Amino acid sequence: MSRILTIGAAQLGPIAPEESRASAVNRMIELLKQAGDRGCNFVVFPELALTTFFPRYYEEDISKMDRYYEREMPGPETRPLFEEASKRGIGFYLGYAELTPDGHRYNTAVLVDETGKVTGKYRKVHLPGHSEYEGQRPWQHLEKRYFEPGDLGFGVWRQHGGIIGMALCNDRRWPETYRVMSLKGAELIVLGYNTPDVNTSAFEPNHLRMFHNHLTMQANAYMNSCFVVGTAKAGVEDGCMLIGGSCIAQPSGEIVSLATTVEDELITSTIDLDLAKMGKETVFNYARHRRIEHYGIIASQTGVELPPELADAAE
Ligand code: CDV
Repeated sequence: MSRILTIGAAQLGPIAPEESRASAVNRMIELLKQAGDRGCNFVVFPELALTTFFPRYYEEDISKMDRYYEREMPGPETRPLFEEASKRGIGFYLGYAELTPDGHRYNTAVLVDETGKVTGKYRKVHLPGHSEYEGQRPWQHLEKRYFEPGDLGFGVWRQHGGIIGMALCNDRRWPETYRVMSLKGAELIVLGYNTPDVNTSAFEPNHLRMFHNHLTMQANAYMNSCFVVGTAKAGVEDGCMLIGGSCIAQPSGEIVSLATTVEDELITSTIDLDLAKMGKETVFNYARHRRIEHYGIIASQTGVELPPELADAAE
């Protein structure tokens, strides 16, 4: 199977709170048509791509938010997207809110092959924000209220001639996300995001939001010798500005395609997955160079444990 793929990041502009699933799906179908015209094999949609970013709204009774969750994937309203993609032979990644039959809620993404079959599922591990209303914030970020931490780990799947891994938004800021997947051979890591242009818990100069967005994906593309595709939901959504900057980064860490708007926009790049080999066989040949005897606390400790104070150390 060819290892040369044309991939697309299908950025979405804002989705209003009252916008229907059908409307969001139609917008994605329009982007899929463009992707087909440009010869794409695989397209990456954003995190929570079917609705507004609802964790910005506080609701005492979580079940009152059920309208934002999908009980099946595909379901009646999302099936047209799967049908359009399979008609065009395009695989995709789609982020959505999942409500399981036994009542669990996850921030989820699925991987779909070129026949429209769901081949993989990922549930967001690193949930940012808070679980209770916090009045000092300009917008709430209640992911910890509306979702449980993902229980599936960081999987990878053989698809489209390569090894593909999935992540969601805040996961992209954590090196562990990429390293676990690259230890399973990931050559292409795909993720969607909803990132407000301000830090709602502390002051941070505005421009740093975009800088960190790209820094994390580019640095980890390089350090794990893989392609990274990050797709935004962007623009002013119910008064909250979400950054765009959807991009495709190659294993050198360079961005090879970058969105220029904060609207529905498809960016594409034709990539050769073999480019991921060079780093994996040289500087980042893990079998040869990793020193796991020194990495133990990464997997056994969460918070920081400081060294003894100087005065104590001198005793
Ligand atoms: N949806 C997200 O995970 N957003 C976070 C924000 C809260 C910082 C992000 O990492 O972009």
